[in-house]
Amino acid sequence: MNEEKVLNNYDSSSIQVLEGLEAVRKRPGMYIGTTSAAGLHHLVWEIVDNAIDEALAGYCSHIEVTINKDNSVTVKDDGRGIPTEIHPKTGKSTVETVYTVLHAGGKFGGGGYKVSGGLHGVGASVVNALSDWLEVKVYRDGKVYYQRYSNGGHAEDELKVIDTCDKDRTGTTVTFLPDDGIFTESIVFDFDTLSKRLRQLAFLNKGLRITLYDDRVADKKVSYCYEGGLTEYVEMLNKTEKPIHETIVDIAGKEKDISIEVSLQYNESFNPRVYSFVNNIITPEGGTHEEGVKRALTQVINKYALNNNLLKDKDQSLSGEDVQEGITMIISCKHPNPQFEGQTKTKLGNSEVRAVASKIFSDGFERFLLEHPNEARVVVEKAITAGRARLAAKKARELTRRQGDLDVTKFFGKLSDCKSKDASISEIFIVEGDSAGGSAIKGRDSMTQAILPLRGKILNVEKARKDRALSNEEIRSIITAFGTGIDDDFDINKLRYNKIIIMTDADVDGSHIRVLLLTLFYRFFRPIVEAGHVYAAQPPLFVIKHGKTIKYVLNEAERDEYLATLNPNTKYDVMRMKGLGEMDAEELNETTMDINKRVLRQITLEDAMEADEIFSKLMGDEVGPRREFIEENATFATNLDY
Ligand code: 0R9
Repeated sequence: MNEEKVLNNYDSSSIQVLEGLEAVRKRPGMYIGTTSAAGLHHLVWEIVDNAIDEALAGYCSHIEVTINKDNSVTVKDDGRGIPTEIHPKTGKSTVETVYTVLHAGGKFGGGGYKVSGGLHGVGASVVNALSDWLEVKVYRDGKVYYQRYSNGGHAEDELKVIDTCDKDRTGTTVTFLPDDGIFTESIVFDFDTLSKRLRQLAFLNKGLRITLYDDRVADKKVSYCYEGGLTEYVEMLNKTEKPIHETIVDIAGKEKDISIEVSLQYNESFNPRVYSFVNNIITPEGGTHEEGVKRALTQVINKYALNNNLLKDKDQSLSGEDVQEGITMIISCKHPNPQFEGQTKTKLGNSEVRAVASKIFSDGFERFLLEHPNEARVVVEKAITAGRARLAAKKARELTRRQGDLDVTKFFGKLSDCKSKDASISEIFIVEGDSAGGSAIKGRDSMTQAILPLRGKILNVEKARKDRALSNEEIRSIITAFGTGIDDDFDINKLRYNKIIIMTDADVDGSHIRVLLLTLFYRFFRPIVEAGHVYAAQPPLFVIKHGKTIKYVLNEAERDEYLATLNPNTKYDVMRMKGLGEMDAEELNETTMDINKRVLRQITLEDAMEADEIFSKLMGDEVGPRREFIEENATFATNLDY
């Protein structure tokens, strides 16, 4: 088949019939990842992605999403409308083919139609298969076409013309109700989840308007359209920071069908925030697009600094870390055939992208620095200061290492280590306060469980440069206990514990300490978080006693669920649990530490971006956003449990 033809002109024969929809219903997880809330929302993304593709092709300017009263969802675009003619291979209309044949849509036939697409990117037929019913309307050639599917995606009738419309009116409208027999949690859509991702899609697709309505609530709607695209995204992210220059760097280019867009602005903070995307999907593990841009950033700043005598000689070269201090940067790559790799398949692997991204960014950034000498000066000066701090941090780190070796007695006075030296069965509890620490030491299994009590709050690494962080005693204890080292010395194979468990109270202070620790882990030990070693202990909130039975429950919902299972005549007592520090060793073991009874929540980087936003909102310099966040999140403690 002629590839060009497929790229430029939809060719019905590129649709391949691979499997039946029955396979999707049998093993939904294989197609949408999970049947929990994330999978439910994934259905919307699949349909929205198709509309975004039409926008990327240049035909659609407004996408509307509506959560209907019956919890069905409608997605509407004003593109060309899905083609309606009979498809030569299936003998059905193209619309029906798209909705009933798995992997239809061109992408899996080796064609190049689809550019956007979720991680699973399997399209409209999967949504149909997992819906109670689905209706599609196509406005094309002055006609309104309609078809409805039900009972696992079967067409009730063929595609029919049900009305006429204005010749200029074109587009596709899809409405579906998820099948409640498939989705395990609930089929209720969450407005905020949809709204957040739609806003992100609007940022990533300059000029595209995306509107979300919630018909379950009167007049509830949000509408996003960013003429500035990524520049406005950076501006929004930097609202919680103090930018050090006004003009936001904005670079875009296209080569070999690969398009690269980058926006960036530096702020006063010390931490980099770099978010990269491929075909509108976030790539938390980075990849070749990110590597190319970062490499060019380092080269261009070094070259500029040398040429302008800001750096005296090459020996003082600025590192990647130096030039990224305080940067907020969004990288968006659009690629017709992306290959993903890495642990969570979110790392771009295409090697040709590195050079393309590097070249496009280099050219654009060099020009920016030449045309904006004031901006160039503050940016380079910040990187030079960061370089000096890096050398100071190195000295502090060497000190930590020496102390780790020499001052063992002092350090191990704090850490009650476990007897086992086998990391695969060992765990460390980082405990809030000395008194909870004391109970934990008595209540633990000393063979496998180590306890590190924290006195007071640890330093906020979001606000401090590394050299200061490394002179903080609590942080030093943590680094020494983990055994991995940090920065260039970091080696995950030296991690002394398989599980790192944060044990704090379920109150505001507890969640503050948890966020401080997560910030530290996020900044200093990211691979440990990525590898799934970090957990939060979940002490129960209530204890229910009836007869001789004692039942601990985590929250109100579990309490109510349990009480509903009791015989109505049963007499019971419900008590709110005390804080960790007030529990005795036995209680603490029973409720929070015993591996057979406790509940742990694994901390992941799945939503690194949101976590990072929370970190800087709560930890950054600006008081406004922090107050706003706390006010918006009355259930503060639970909101930080991602
Ligand atoms: C509401 C959600 N929108 C969609 O699902 C949607 C799919 C789609 C589309 C085309 C246009 N708009 C769309 N909206 C389209 C049209 C044409 C060529 N390619 C794509 C054309 O008019 O020539 N399609 C997505 C897949 C297909 N169409 C196809 F496989 F049927 F071609």
